[in-house]
Amino acid sequence: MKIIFASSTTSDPDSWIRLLEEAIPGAEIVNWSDNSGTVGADLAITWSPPHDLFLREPGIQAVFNLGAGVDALLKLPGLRDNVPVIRLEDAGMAVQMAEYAVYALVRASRSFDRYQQLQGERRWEPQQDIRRRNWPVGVLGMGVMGARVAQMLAALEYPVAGWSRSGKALPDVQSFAGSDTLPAFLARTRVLINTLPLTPETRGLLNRETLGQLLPGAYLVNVGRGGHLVEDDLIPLLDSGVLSGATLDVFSQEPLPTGHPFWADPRITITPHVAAASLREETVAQVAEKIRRYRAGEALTGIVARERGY
Ligand code: NDP
Ligand code: OXD
Repeated sequence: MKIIFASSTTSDPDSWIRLLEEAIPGAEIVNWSDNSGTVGADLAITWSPPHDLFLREPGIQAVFNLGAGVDALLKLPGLRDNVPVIRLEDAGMAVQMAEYAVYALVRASRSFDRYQQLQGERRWEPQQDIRRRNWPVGVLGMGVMGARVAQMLAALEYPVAGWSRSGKALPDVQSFAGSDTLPAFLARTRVLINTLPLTPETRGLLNRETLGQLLPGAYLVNVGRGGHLVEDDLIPLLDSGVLSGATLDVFSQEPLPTGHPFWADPRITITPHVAAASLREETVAQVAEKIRRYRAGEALTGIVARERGY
């Protein structure tokens, strides 16, 4: 089987390929790029591959994605409906996601931004003590990422609820299932953390109308995808006081253009799509095992349901 490694953003593809070859017995992996022509690939290992990958390699039988989100991959032209797409599951990302959520939440709930500002002015001014009941957290998406986030925040004794398509039972986490329950979920939430995959159903879900249903003093954390947020709605929501702030890791255009108004807004905290990075060792081991199972015809996890988009 001819395996290719196709990524237009990985800075050191050769070292990935070396590690993957070591982990997949007998594999010879081609570094596939814009200049490769057509090599007759059977399997592709991808992360942000060149746009014409599936047009130039129509024989690809399965795609192994080096990330959790497959929104960009599924949009590529020529990807046939019957080609299985297998995504990364966790690979060291969930704990980082939970850590990021803790950071964003406690900065807001414990007034750490305010203390930083006060330090600059040499002012010793204790802010109001935290009452956790005033900081109910709602996690959108209760998959690998969202469940870990919810569990971590529940362990810190914040009131936590999770919203997903099918519902998820976790200790100390209230479960909301399906679109009918979204208004009730939003109405009990002050800090909204988005870990959804970007699909036709979830695109634009964070907007003036939905965010307007959150509790007073609401705060938004978006670690899903930029396309979930109607970005033009954010600054008006902050100006009107509906939102008190936002921490954003993902944007509809990445890198975020230098002239974008989010950069200069002190109510918005920006990170460059780093909330959770797949760890190389875990990723290589997981992809190698998935490929082994695929070739052996064994059961696999992480297969994307193409009709749902995640
Ligand atoms: P999973 O597939 O494990 O989880 C997705 C969750 O979203 C599931 O709980 C699913 O519900 C829920 N969901 C999907 N569609 C809907 C819908 N229409 N209505 C309600 N719930 C829905 O994905 P992961 O947790 O592994 O990853 C989630 C996303 O996080 C990725 O797609 C990616 O976009 C983003 N991500 C961002 C990173 C970053 O660094 N910023 C790093 C890694 C991931 P159900 O359980 O019922 O199926
Ligand atoms: C992912 C990501 O989807 O890093 O894995 O965003």
